[in-house]
Amino acid sequence: GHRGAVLWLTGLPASGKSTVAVALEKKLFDRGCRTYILDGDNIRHGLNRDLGFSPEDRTENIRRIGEVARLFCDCGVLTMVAFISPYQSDRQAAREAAEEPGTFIEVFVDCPLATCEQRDPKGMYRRARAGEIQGFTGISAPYEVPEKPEIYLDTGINDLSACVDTVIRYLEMNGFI
Ligand code: GGZ
Repeated sequence: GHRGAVLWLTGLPASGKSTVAVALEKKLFDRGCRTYILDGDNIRHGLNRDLGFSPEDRTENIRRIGEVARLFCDCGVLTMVAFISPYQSDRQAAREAAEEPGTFIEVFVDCPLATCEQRDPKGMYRRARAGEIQGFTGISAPYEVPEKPEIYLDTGINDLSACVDTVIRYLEMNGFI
């Protein structure tokens, strides 16, 4: 069996949040864990489709996601959250919303901006540099680096399986799985 948790992945666009979440989910599924991924596809296109990327909308985006993640966590699901979540205060609020102490696990998915920009899987950085997207995180909008994340991953240096193993080890060591 396993306990519920919120694995809160935060990082720049194209830092690898979703990639880590999907690979992690596969590994947890293979071990019989119940998991769920909250990401742009199922949240920004549904519950939060009224929100854009202004600072206020990002804060509201993260607030709602924090509440949803807490519900999943309360059902005993290992819940992975993959959003930029650029503001420290918003992540702190999500941590407090999670309520049960220790169940909120902040995972800083770090990667140099230059590497994220090279990856640019959807051409978003290129469009931001060209001035076609205003207020793009890392280019023309801030990303506040986590000060004390529970888990630190560097996807610029480490490959995917090493990053996933780091998270798995944390979950094992802390009795989640
Ligand atoms: C950042 C933006 C922006 C702006 C659209 N800034 O590669 P993507 O395209 O699919 O991933 C990015 C996604 C980020 O949404 P989040 O909900 O994670 O952001 S936040 O936590 O800050 O609310 C990107 C796309 O949305 N996108 N405009 N201006 N990312």
